[in-house]
Amino acid sequence: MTDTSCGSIAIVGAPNAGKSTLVNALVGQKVAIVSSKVQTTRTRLIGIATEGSAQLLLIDTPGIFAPRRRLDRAMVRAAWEGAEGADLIAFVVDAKTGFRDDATAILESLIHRPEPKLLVLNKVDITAKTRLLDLAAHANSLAAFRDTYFVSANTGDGVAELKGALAAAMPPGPWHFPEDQLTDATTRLMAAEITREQIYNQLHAELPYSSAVETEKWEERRDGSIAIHQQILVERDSQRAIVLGKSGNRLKEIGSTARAGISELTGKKVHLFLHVKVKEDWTEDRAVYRDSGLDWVD
Ligand SMILES: Nc1nc2c(ncn2[C@@H]2O[C@H](COP(=O)(O)OP(=O)(O)OP(=O)(O)O)[C@@H](O)[C@H]2O)c(=O)[nH]1
Ligand SMILES: [Mg+2]
Repeated sequence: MTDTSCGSIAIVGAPNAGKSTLVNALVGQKVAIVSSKVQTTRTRLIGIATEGSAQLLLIDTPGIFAPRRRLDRAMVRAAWEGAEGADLIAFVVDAKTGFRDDATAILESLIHRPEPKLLVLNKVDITAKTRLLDLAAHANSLAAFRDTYFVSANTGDGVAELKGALAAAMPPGPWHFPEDQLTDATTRLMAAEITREQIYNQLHAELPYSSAVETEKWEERRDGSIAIHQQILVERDSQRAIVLGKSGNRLKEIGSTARAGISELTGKKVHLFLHVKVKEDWTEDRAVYRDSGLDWVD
């Protein structure tokens, strides 16, 4: 194709702002996991969208917050690295919660960043109009946003307009990915993410934050099905018991929902084997960082 354009858009914001939901809405298919809990996304993932002759590389990033653990620091670093050198930064704000600590701190950091910026006020479906206008005025008085968009990543309201604007802002150049590719993530990583999404959806309190999912074995069988062995890492014995649930029922439920999701992702019949392993210090294990696409931070 001639006259194509292609560029990167870093989607940054506080935890739970709806960044991953927005990336999925822009791509038109689910590539990133979503949950009602904060800190769902742990590393950068590119969602690839096309609009006319433009290819949009949407960099979904972990929410930016005041980090404490090594894992948190690695996540926040991954988010800011995603923004570095992007053609555009889209700052996504949960309009319902507005500028609380995390969003305010990000807004302040954005003031000095050289990349062009857009303000995206998300969750308009649950926010009053007057509040939206107040938030837009507040943010624009502090940082130089090229434009402000009001969207609902959930209902799709305003998403087409935002997508058109993103496409128009992309620099001319060849596409970076084949036209049918939707993400840079490997199928293996996406499968592990689907299981992690169920941990976020089905387990509560500290458990999601104390766990990780690793792929142990991935075997394509002759009958066209795939046998996948994944390991759920937790930090303590008591957490292992919670993941298993009574008579192993919780783990079964996580497994059956994840299996359906992975089957949909791969278009194949999937046999999913989940093992729960206690590894007290997995958040201090370099291999886990590498497998989940995070850099080790000292
Ligand atoms: N009502 C409403 N809810 C939304 C909207 N967009 C996202 N959500 C919800 O907000 C929650 C967080 O969404 P995510 O997409 O996981 O948010 P995120 O910014 O990627 O979060 P982290 O990865 O944890 O930083 C989920 O429960 C979504 O369903 C929206 O437009 N309207
Ligand atoms: Mg996310």
